[in-house]
Amino acid sequence: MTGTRPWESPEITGWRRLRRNAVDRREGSVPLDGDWRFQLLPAPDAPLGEEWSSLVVPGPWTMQGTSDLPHYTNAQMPWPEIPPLSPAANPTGVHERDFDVPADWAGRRIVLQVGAAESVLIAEVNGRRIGIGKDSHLASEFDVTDTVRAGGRNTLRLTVVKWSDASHIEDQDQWWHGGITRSVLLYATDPLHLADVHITAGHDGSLRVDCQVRGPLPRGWYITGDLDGTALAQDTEFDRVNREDDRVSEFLGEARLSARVPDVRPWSAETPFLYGLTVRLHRADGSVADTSRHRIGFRTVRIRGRDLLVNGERVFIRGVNRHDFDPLTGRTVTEAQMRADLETMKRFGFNAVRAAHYPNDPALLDLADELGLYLVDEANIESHDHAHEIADDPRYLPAFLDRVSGMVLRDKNHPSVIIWSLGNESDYGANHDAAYGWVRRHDPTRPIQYEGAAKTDWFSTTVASDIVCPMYASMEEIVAHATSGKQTKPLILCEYSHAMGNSNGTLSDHWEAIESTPGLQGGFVWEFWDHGILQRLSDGRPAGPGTTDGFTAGVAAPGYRWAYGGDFGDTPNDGVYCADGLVFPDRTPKPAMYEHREIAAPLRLTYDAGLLRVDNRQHFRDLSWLAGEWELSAEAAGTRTAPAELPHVPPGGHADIPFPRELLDGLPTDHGAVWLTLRLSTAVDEPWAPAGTEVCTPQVLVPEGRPARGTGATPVRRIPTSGPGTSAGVVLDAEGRLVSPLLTAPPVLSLWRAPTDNDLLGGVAEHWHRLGLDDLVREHVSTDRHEDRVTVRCVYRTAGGVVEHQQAVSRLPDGGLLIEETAVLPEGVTDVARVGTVFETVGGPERMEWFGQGPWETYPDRRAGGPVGHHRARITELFTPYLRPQESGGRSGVHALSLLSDTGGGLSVRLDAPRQVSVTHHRAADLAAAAHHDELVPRRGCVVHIDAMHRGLGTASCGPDTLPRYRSGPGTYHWSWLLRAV
Ligand code: IPT
Repeated sequence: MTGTRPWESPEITGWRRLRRNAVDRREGSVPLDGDWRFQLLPAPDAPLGEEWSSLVVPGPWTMQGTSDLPHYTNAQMPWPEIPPLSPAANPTGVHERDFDVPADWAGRRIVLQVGAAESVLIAEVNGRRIGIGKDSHLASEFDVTDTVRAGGRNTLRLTVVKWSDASHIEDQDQWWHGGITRSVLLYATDPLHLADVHITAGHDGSLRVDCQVRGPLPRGWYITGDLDGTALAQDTEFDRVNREDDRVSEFLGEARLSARVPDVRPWSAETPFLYGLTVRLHRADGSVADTSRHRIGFRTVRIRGRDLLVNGERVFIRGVNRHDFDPLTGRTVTEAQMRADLETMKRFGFNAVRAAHYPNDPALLDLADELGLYLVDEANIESHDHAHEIADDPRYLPAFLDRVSGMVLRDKNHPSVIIWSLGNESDYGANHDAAYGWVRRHDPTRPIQYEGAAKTDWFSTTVASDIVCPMYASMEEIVAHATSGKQTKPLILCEYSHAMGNSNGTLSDHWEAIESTPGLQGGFVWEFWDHGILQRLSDGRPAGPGTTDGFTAGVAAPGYRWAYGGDFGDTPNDGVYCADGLVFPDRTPKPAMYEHREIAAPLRLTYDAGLLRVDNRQHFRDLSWLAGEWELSAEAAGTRTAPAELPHVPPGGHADIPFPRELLDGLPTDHGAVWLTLRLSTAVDEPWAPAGTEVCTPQVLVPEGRPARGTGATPVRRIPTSGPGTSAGVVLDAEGRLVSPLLTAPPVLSLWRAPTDNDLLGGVAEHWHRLGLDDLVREHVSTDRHEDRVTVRCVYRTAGGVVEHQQAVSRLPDGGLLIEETAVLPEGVTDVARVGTVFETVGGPERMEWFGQGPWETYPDRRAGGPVGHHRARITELFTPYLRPQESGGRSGVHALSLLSDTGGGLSVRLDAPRQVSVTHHRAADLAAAAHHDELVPRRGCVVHIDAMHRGLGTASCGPDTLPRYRSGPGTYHWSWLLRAV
């Protein structure tokens, strides 16, 4: 090793590092986490200084007040050096601590385990170099038996070099950090110990356990196993070799145990049944030399034709991509945090996680086994910026093999892992083929996927991917593939529905296509986390571990902000592209989570010809874990509830159930349409949620008591017009704008919204800007007063032609105002953000009550998760604080709303048809001008938008834009609304 620079040698994947295996050594180990001595050097070969500071291990130094700060890039590398080179300025952290080795470990084999370090780890004990490790997301283990003093004091030094040849294959879309990010520990074993245990357990109850001891077993030593106390059989067939007096176990140190478990309860994401398996290595006298404990699940994964089967069933993959992330600690996450992540996913209907883009902490796999989530386990390989050259570069071949095999060797016994992934965004080359070959032989029980291999030819049967797993393919493309008659493999999107800012439009359209098209099986939303790092405004530093006053409910507290690329002076950077998750940096769910929850509902409710039908959409479970309550809502008649009895419905089955007529009793005969919701919650404690947790709220529309399906739009209704002789009293200013004591800014036409990330990156925001929609100038044309109404005409000149707008205002006998509007968009004004009215109220209203979709934010192409009903919220809660301020706070299908002050009084608006509405304290222009929330100054009054048309959200920041049916442009729009003081 002397003379080499391991940080610029891709051929070196480790030195004296032990082989990865599936024997869990956490129990009985000595933890070495805590405060360590620390020095940050400017380069790996810079001399050590005199001064030590202290640092918490595990935890990257980039989050702990050092001069080296987080840096965000997506595909591009943060520096120009080409593979395998790294920059001369290369922050290097020297971590040091003393530790004691228990005296009774004398004579045992002692191993140091470093959970993860990025990107090159150099370990020394008592001044002697003991090993080198690479792969920032797998543990490195070193045998230190001959280096440590048992019963005495020892010194451990871990030097971590930040940039290396390995950085070029760790070019994932996330913050760059440096340091030790997972726990460090020490454990001891018998010199002769279990080197590995490989478990294969099928849903038919078959169990095979292959055990390895490093080296031959001494005569008389043997291996036993039990499953929850029942002994496993020694596989004598396996143990017989030619020479009668030799057994395989003695010869190779290998043994095979097996069993057939009667009436086994198979493991699945819906039914995560686990069994306890213990393997023991015995000395000749029967005493136990080593033990390996496992929580195992019996399940089978297989591909049949173009279907991926779990336990023989074609399951839908409702997945999400997850990175290791925390706004205070960067990449270091505790088991409790991982549990909270997975519980949140389960509560919102996800059944699968792609470990994007590297193996997670072993604790996450245990949790996925326990809570029930299918995992795509992904190797830590992404060479994005130099993908093409690295994929075939033989210097990187050892790293590909080491990373892929290390993951498989470590994780092979987890039932949750149903698919291996060779990595992400690394083109396709010989290095992938080699890694695929290694996995295929080592674990024939699971499919292997790699997006890059399947990318160019979805029909190929020879490339290194058993699944076609595209990213961001359009619905048309995937449906066309599945209906081509030539599909050869399952199609599961490895990334889709990019959750950047106000996004995830058309998610329900995607799922309608997936569920109705054989050959399509689901996908993984990109992604779970918004990677906003909590930043102190006073000094621009990461707030860091232990900050307790930094945020509430998704919002950074005063004095802080959520930082994204560039906010730490990091250049080059990819800005806010790291904020593309379904949860805020503090794990508060964004509204899109409720959309997903409803799409993934275990039960579907439909109404037809007076009959209600429930479909059990689960693959393995009946409905007995759910408790239901009926809720009936009508605009004029409030909300009524009644307990719901759920029928017994087997997985995949359906049943008709009686309409809860009692909820209609006493309703006025002209009650109009009613919405019937089945609120479902957990009836019993689930591993991921206590009893009583809401699971979904399927809803049907019952129009005027006549049969109907779905929650589609209701017919446009006429707002009662004014009686004769009411025109007097409508006050307009010289420009024909409505003057009212309730309003500080009169109602005018709006065709624009503060661009969402999708609008900006997809290009439509630029289109609006070119048309001039972001800066409309109103030109008053005429005002006509007729008996009962005043009609104002005006025009707006845009680069696409003249937009005409007419408002007719009438005063009703009760003092209310009816505003009837018409807008005509010329041919050149295409694909607008909205067509509607905007006005501002006087200060005062603090809360809104509305009848329409809610309570969460909904948009025309993302409104499956907002049941129609009577909702209420504080105005400040209506606004969703997407990291970069943008259009937010909308509510779809609103029939009527009241803006009320806490002391009483306010105004109400009734609409001619269910409309898209938003009420916030922010003008669109204010939102568009701000880069972070701390720059926004809320207005005192409410900014109210009522839209006859509002463009869908789509996902164009990465992937398809919204569908044509959620866009609109030239033509005539009519809408009207009734404004009253209350
Ligand atoms: C794709 C990446 O795999 C993922 O890590 C993330 O960057 C995502 O896009 C966008 O946020 S790669 C992209 C070039 C399609």
